[in-house]
Amino acid sequence: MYEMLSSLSALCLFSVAAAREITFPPVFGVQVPFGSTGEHDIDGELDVSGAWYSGLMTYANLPYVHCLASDGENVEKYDIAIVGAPFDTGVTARPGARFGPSGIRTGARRIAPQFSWNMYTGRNSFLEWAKIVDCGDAPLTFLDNTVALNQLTKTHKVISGREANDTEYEVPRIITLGGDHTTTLPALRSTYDHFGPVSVIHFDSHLDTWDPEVLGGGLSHYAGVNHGTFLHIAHEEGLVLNSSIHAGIRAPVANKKYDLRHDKACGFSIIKARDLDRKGTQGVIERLKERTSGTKVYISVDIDVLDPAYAPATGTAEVGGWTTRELLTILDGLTGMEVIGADVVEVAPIYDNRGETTQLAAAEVVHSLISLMVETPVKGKLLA
Ligand SMILES: [Mn+2]
Repeated sequence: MYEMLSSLSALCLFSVAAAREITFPPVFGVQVPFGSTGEHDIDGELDVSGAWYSGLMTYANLPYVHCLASDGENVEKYDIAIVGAPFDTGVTARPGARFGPSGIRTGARRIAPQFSWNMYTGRNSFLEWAKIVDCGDAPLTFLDNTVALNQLTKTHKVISGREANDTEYEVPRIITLGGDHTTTLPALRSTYDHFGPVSVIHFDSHLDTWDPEVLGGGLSHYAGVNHGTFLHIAHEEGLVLNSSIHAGIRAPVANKKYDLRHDKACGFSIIKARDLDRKGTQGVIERLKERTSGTKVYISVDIDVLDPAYAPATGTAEVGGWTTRELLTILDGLTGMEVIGADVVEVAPIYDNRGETTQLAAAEVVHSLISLMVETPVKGKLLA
């Protein structure tokens, strides 16, 4: 490498002798200050304390904390926790979302806390009051859905049950990297303990309030708990307020009237995908704010809300969806909302393209969700 460099610089000096001098640094690439300590060692020593793309992969190069450590162990405090939910045995179409957490982290490799000043807001959510960490993935069995969802519920309870780093806002909030959409149910079971019932803003191409009798085939109770029925179950368990709303809906329903009536009974109203053409992003933002006004909010983003052109890597893709820019504009417009939890689900990296289109989109959606949480801190009930 050094040989190649010196011959290169010799070549440059020969061919453009009149040009300004180019001094090649002795080492490059691994030495960028961004993402490391940002300090140049005054003694000229190499700084290998950290850099982008080095170390084990966390979301946005955030610090890893063993949030699930057993009782008595000393766990670093945090305010916002990222946790992966590698679960995809509740799907009705293409599987693969169990690798969603690692896929979203892959998409977030380019994001670094020190290099994240937002072009639109002028803020850097990573460097404000909240300590944001990546807890890794929940340990979930792939052999029994009931057990796996209980494991995930417990994971949420442990992570949100620790005292936050900030002394005023004592309950840490969680952003889950799915996993199929069933993983939202354990999250809502846990947020209920700290914040009570909440409005769900549900970005999706599908309703996901299906009656388990309709979307479980009536096979068994077990079959009825899946990625298309979890919002019905959340409603049944009293976790969801009647001020909830879907956004980006366009997939067909199973029957002429029942599904839509049932959806309404579960507490949801609907913004259809094509409503955006008429209302614009600002109109959608206003509708979401109006619907959930005065309540605490959980934001769930099924990546299939995006058009498959922007997010091919998902199990139940539906054409005619929103663009990544439209979704990000809408999310970033939800400022002032008390977001008590959030997730990005149904990212199935196996169907992504070489440019990692879906994973990049999902990573940036998570970034927007973090920004909303930082922008509006929320007080919750700390459990004993
Ligand atoms: Mn969904």
